[in-house]
Amino acid sequence: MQNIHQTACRKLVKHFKLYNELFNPQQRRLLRETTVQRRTSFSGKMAPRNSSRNLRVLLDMDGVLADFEGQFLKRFREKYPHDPFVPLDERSGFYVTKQYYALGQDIGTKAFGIYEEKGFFLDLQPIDGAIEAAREMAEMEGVDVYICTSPIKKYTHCVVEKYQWLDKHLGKEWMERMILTRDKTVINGDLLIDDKPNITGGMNPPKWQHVLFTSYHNRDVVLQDGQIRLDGWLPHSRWRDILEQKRQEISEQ
Ligand code: T3P
Ligand code: MG
Repeated sequence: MQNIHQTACRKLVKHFKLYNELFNPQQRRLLRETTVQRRTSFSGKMAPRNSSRNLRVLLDMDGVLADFEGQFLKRFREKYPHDPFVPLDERSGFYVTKQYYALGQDIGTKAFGIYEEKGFFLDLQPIDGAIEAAREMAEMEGVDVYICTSPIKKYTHCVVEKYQWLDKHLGKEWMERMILTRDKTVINGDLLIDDKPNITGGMNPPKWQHVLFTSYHNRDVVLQDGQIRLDGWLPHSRWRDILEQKRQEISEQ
């Protein structure tokens, strides 16, 4: 009986020592710094890594990576050259159709048809600098990048074309990062970079902080509590600073 106790005690002491080595504050800091070194030779000015877990960034697709608004206008004008339209610098409100319905019921219905057509989502042009920024972000040590996008309700072409778009512009390996959801609030992330000003759903508040990506339709929107703004990807974009600041925040938690 005594032997059993002695063996158990020895095991406990051994585990305690191991625990101490791994988890005393100084060792823990060293461990963190060595495990989150940069994967590539990125030349940005990110601070030394000191976070115990990766930063999770959710990247919206339409309006952030892919130019929904530009493509919509181009197609509408090609298809209905004699109808009134809304120039990009007169866009306001997230849903493009709402502004077109204000021009007439028939114009609204035509607008709806534009993005439900086959090929609409696949043919979207990348937003300037978006592909380069997404790649760079994904290469950053300590950062996990996901694509977080909502399909339209008439999903026939949209869902598959969103995958095809990602494959075409970023490559097959990005399929692993794809999150398709109609409710982004239930997705667990640290930052959601999204052009929709008001993102609501089942989780209130969501876990992520909303980085409002500037688009024609949201230029004049006043930021709500906790939101920050990102004015594009080029060339002096603040995106690296925003990530760095969030990383600091989570390392202090
Ligand atoms: P994303 O989550 O990638 O931003 O609403 C479904 C998708 O279509 C969603 O994609 C947003 C985009 N969308 C616009 O950006 N503007 C619109 O007016 C409409 C109807 C959809
Ligand atoms: Mg969007």
